[in-house]
Amino acid sequence: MELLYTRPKTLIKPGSYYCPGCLHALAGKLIAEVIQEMGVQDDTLLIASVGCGGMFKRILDVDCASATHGRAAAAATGACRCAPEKLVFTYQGDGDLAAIGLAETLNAANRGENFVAILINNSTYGMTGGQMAPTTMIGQASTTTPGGRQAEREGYPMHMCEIIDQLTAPRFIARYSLDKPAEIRKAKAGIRHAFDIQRAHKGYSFVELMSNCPTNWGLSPLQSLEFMREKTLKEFPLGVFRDLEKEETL
Ligand SMILES: Cc1ncc(C[n+]2csc(CCOP(=O)(O)OP(=O)(O)O)c2C)c(N)n1
Ligand code: SF4
Ligand SMILES: [Mg+2]
Repeated sequence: MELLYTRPKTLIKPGSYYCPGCLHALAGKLIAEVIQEMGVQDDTLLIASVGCGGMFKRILDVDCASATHGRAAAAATGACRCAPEKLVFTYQGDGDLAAIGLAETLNAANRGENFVAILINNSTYGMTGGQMAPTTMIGQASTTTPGGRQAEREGYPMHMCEIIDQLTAPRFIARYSLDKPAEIRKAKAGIRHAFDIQRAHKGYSFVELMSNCPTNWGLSPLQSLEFMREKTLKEFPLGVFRDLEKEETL
């Protein structure tokens, strides 16, 4: 019988620590597949964050340094400078990267540090119970904005790809969604492209993956995918914002 698919060897058993239907699990599997396909398991250093994304370090079988909340970009800066032979990447939630870690994120991107930042945007603080994140949309309810986010009171949602696209140094900036197979395939190709840029020592890449949080959104996994299509993907347009690799080969 032809073997069509196996679990990547880069994932530790028993597997997911996430809630049922949480797309963190899918994001982690894509990254694990890319690392296996590149044959770099022993050369990879994950800079883990705090939040549900922090659980990724429990399932990905690579070397890992765990940063405190928001400090992943600073830790990754040290890691990629001290160990330039390593594939260094961060895996961060929107609270971790865009709130407490915003300064580190922007300054590392501005310096063009040689690591990949992967942002999992579920428009909430998942792990701590669904508080408002910088990415929470206007009108979206959270435990800290039970009547919905109001621009006059809490400001507007922050679009990290668009903000990082204002900087000169980053080489690759893209936003993908994990809600359906065609987009998932694009997301995997984008992660691979970013990792290839890092391995070639060409600098900073930013990959945002649109995700969900069925538990704190108060929705079933299927309803959460509908919510993404009706709400979050309209607020956060998908696409490649910058790819200097392509521009150089034109
Ligand atoms: C210095 C510090 N402040 C606050 C916290 C509490 N905390 C833990 S995770 C988190 C936010 C998680 O949200 P996000 O980064 O979006 O990840 P998600 O769980 O949604 O994947 C917060 C505020 C902490 N651990 N350390
Ligand atoms: S709380 Fe939300 S983000 Fe965290 S594992 Fe559960 S569904 Fe995923
Ligand atoms: Mg989040």
